[in-house]
Formats: sequence, structure tokens, C-alpha cells
Amino acid sequence: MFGITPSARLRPSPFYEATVKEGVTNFTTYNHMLMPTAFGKPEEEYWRLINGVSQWDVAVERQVQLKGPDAGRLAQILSPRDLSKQKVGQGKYVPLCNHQGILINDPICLKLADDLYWLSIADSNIWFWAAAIAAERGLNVEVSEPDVSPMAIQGPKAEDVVAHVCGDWVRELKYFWFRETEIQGIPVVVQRSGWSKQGGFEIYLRDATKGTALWNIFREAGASWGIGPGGPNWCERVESGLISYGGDTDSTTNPYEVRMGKYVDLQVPDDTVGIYALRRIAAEGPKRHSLGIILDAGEPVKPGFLWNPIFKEGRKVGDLTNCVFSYRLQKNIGFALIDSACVIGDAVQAQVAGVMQPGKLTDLPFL
Ligand code: THG
Repeated sequence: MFGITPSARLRPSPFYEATVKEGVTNFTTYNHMLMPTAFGKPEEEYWRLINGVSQWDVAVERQVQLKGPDAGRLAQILSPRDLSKQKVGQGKYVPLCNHQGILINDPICLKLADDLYWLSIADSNIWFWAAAIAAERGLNVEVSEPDVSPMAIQGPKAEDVVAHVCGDWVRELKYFWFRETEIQGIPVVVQRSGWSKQGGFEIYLRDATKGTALWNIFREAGASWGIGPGGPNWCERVESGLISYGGDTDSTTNPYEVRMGKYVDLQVPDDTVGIYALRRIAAEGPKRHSLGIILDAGEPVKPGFLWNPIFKEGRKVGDLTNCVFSYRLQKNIGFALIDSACVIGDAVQAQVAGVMQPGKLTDLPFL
């Protein structure tokens, strides 16, 4: 294969040394960083997440910090989800849209104090965006990237491991709620969250010099539950219907097309970026929607890297934005971003690597 040339632009994760020691075999790039995606045993890594507990370096989930008297106002200007009732200690999954109502990121918004928010972003530069909007609107708020790097503990046994390290209070945390604490003197935020539907927590490290130490604390504490390394799992997330911004969306996708309409509140103030466009899109009805697709092919198909066109009765009706062989279903499954006229049960063909693959549209999630 080929190597990677590290530089100041391709910023190292604080967990880099730890994951190299674990035998990382694959990385992707995300927010100008490397994210481990595999450790050489894909099926083992999958079943560890489904049945046990898995440890992930997700430091690429960068935080955009909003600090100052207008932090809450800026958060609401950036997001068409109503944040007026968000409590300190609560996280909310929020779409961010541009002025045309196009989705430009889908962070978790954490409210740490009335004047302090973090947007835990997906793969696009929201620091530029937030700083520009704050300046143009004359807001009294500082936008920065703090020294914060999440590590995820995911799977049905994650709660036991995190409770063993942090205490039983973590068992009472509600989804996306968090608490600031220390683990053996290391400052962290502990949140019930993570990019899988198997349950778990994210530990936001607040001191990049302590990455290996924090990794090892969980590695050792989790040993009796069989903890081991993994990463955001492609197969599990497709089975679970989790949307990947930039993977399942493009430069024309609005939240209604990718099942995020329930996170848009049309009555948010008129100064929210994109709200006029979103009201119009909601009134007209979105032109596309997201469904699942199950291919007839019994053997795993190789979908390639790009979206694959989907046809119905010879006409292109949408795109297959991902496709994976499900270990639990033993079928090729994927997401169809498709004409709203196409519905569950429709027979379609996806052109995958030059071959027409017949399949059926289904509901999401698959499991
Ligand atoms: N954790 C943290 N930061 C992140 C992610 C994360 N930043 C990047 C990316 N992931 C942001 N995107 C998502 C997408 C989905 C979810 C979380 C972050 C998620 N969704 C649930 C669902 O769709 O079923 C629940 C949403 C809800 O009901 O509120 O968890 O993973 N720190």
C-alpha cells in the first residue's frame, strides 16, 4: 500500500500512539485529521460492538466552541432546531443549514453553561462559518477550537465499563446528557452518546497530552468485559440507519431528504440561517427522501466509492449512497436517496460497479 505524510495540517489525534499500538490497519480523513476505521479483523470488530464493548478514537469529532454573552444566540442562529429549552448539561442533535436550507453539518450541540456551547461537528469547517456569521451579525461571542478530543466506548457492555471507571452516576445519564468530571486527574466530559445504536458513551478528553493515559485506563478497566479497539462501524451504522453527513448527503441535500425533518423547528426566530428556505421546502414538500434498499444478490457486492444510480422502470430515480453486506441480515443493504414518488416495496435496480442489481425499497432502520 502507500504511506501517509503527517504534517501540521493533518493533525494527530491524542490517541494516535495508542491506536498504533493496538494495531490500526486503516484510517480515513475527517476534519483534517486521521480517524482509525479498522484493526485488521472486520468481522470480530463488528461482533464486539454488537455483543460486547468497543473503544474508538473519534478525536476527529472536533468541537467548535461558542463562548460569551451571545453564545446561545449564535447557537440558535446557526441551527434551525429550537434550543430555547436546552438545559446546561444537555446535548441535542442539530442540523446546520446554509441560507438555501442545504445541510452543511449535523453536530451534537452541548450546552456547558449559559454562555458556553460546543458544536461537536461532522466533517466540514464550521469554525469558519460560525466565526463569519458571528462577526457579520455583530455578536459578542468568541468562536474557537478548544483542546477537546472525544473517545467512544460503545456496545451493550459499555455502561458497565464506564461505570467501573467513573462511578454508577453514569448509569443515570439520559441520552446526549453529559457531566464534566475528572478521571484520575484527567479533565473530561462524559456523555451518553456515540455513533452507533448499540448504546454507550463518549469521553471528551480536555488535555491532548493525556491521550495514551486515558486510552489505557479504559483498556485496562474494560479487560474483563473483553474491550477491544474499533471505529465507527460502517456495517452497524447502515443497519441502524445512521446518516453520514458528506457520505449520504451532497451539496444539494436538505434535512427533510435525510430523515432530519424532525430536528427542524419552523417557528425558530427569523434570524436563524436558512429558516426561510426551510419553511418553503417544508411547504412544497421535499423532492427526495431516504429509504433503505435490499438487493436480491445473495453474495456481497462491491459498491465502489461513489454514489451508484438507482433506476425504476428504466428511469433514474435516485442514488445508492452506501451499500454493505450486513452480517446480521446476510444481505446487501444500503440507503437510497430517492424521488419522493418512490415508496417502500417498490422494485428498483441499482447500477453497482457496472452491473444492474435488482432490489426492493424498504423502511429505515434495517435493525
Ligand atoms: N458524537 C459526537 N460528535 C459527533 C458525532 C458523534 N460529530 C460528528 C457526527 N457524529 C455528528 N453526527 C451525528 C449523527 C447522528 C447521531 C449523532 C451525531 C445520533 N443520532 C441518533 C439517531 O439518529 O438515531 C439519535 C438522534 C436523536 O434522536 O436526537 O446519535 O457521534 N460527540
